[in-house]
Amino acid sequence: MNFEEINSVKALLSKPQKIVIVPHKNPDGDAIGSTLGLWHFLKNMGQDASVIVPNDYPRFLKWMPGNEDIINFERKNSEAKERISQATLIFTLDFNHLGRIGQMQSELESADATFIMIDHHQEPADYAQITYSDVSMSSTCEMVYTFIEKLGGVQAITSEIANCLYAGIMTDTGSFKFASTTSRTHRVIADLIDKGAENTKIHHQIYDTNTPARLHLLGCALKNMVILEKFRTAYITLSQEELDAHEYKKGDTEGFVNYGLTLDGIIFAVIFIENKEEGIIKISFRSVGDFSVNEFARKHFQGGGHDNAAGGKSDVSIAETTKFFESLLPNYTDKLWI
Ligand SMILES: [Mn+2]
Repeated sequence: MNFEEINSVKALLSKPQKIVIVPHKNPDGDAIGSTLGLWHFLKNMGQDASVIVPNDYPRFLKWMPGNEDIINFERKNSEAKERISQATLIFTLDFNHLGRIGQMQSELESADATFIMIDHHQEPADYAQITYSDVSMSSTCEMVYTFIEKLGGVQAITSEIANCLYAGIMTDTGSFKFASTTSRTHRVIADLIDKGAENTKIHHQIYDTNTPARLHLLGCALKNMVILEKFRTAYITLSQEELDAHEYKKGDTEGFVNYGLTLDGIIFAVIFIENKEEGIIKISFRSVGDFSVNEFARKHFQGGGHDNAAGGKSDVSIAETTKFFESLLPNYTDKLWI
């Protein structure tokens, strides 16, 4: 964000606005943390603001302060539509293409508001009047901190804001271990703790509130893991039947894909999850090092994301999808071969 853009944001926020803040569909910790963190900040400034999510999100994110005020577009459709149509300012957080918000896409496209994008994914679209895009950032939450800092508002970061932003940075960095974690990330985290982020409590609420059914589902996923040592690749499949048998709830498979990378020598991990309702296989890709899963997902699986973490989908069965996936690997021997 340059000086001019900061000044235009300051000018916008110096007047009363009707603000809507939107994260991507199937919001994760960074999406919920960043939208709620920004929401508290704007509300404390006296702005009329609301967070509208395209659909539901996992139980382990629902402790965040402000959660009760989030409007779910699927559940409170008319209220959400009204707020979007009346909005003068719309923030889109943790995504950069309006195709990432599902049913809400057409509402936002027809909205008569100024758009501000804050996001750290690659290849941003150009729908926003102000685009704050930085792919070097660990998380959108780190960007919201920086955004607030640029507005001269760091002193206005309350413990509510600190808790929300901490949660998003923690989840998007895999608890501060991914390559995107910088010394700057740790400085931001340190300041958030100083401002009241309850780090131990946040870790517990996100990572240590499993149900027995979820642990059994993890067991099933790990049993299904296929290890292709030759390609330094490991993948997991979960069918709809297996999900149903373990009382699957949204968010239950969060983090499963990363187990492949805990194997010595494995640098590419994938999970294929069947979704009968949507008629697709949802795919998550993770890598360590130079192998870009963003490129891989974009090229072969209608997706994208970051160099080391991306998503995609497939419209054929799990068996056909994994067969196709395995057939691609020999094309990447320069990156994957031992
Ligand atoms: Mn993110």
